[in-house]
Amino acid sequence: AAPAKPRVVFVLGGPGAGKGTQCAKICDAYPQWQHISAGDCLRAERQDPNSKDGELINSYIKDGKIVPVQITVRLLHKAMQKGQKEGKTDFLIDGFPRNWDNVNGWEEVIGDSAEVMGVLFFEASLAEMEKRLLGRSVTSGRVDDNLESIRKRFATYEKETKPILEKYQKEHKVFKIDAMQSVDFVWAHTQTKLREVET
Ligand code: UP5
Ligand code: MG
Repeated sequence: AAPAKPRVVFVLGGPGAGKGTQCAKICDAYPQWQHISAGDCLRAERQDPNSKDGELINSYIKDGKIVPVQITVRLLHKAMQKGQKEGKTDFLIDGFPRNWDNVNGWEEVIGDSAEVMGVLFFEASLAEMEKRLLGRSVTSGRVDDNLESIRKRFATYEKETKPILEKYQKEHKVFKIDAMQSVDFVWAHTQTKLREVET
């Protein structure tokens, strides 16, 4: 029999909502899941001296703009293929798709070869997210963890990513989690919602 299609859950939410934190907890608790952060993939590619896209990626990230999808989806595809070789079946694609370009690029490159089960949506206020990101900026070393970049990331989120959330909402694919609470509290809800996505 043909191997089962990889199963995908998209993980969305504003900058600093806690996507990465909760994805890490899911993977610790449930080993069939692999966490693939689109932002982490782009940051790794930026570090690769052989990549021709490094400079472009860096300037987009600093400006809080969304990198052209050909670059991002290639990295996601590569990470999924690597995971499948290691026996992973379920993928948390964190921070993607963020705009229509991303949605279309995923459709073209991955399309029917994976089953998108739903979207986990971590919801928090801009004030809370700003507080978290400024807190993290002390140690993160991220070029976009400064007030100017944070404000640009928020603007991109409001303008480009919210319409994508609405699209999935219309398809009844969004599983919303109140991300304003403590990490442990959010984790309890994340587990419940993940079970709902899976059924
Ligand atoms: N924290 C977490 N949960 C907490 C809680 N419940 N209570 C209190 N504190 C909490 O958390 C952020 C901080 O908050 C941490 O210090 C954490 O301890 C604390 P984290 O889990 O890292 O939040 P996350 O939502 O993952 O925040 P992140 O900054 O990663 O979100 P972004 O969406 O901004 O970043 P991402 O890496 O996805 O993208 C960065 C950039 O890459 C984008 O702006 C864009 O330029 C580019 N990009 C693309 O172009 N295309 C893509 O497809 C993806 C990214
Ligand atoms: Mg993250």
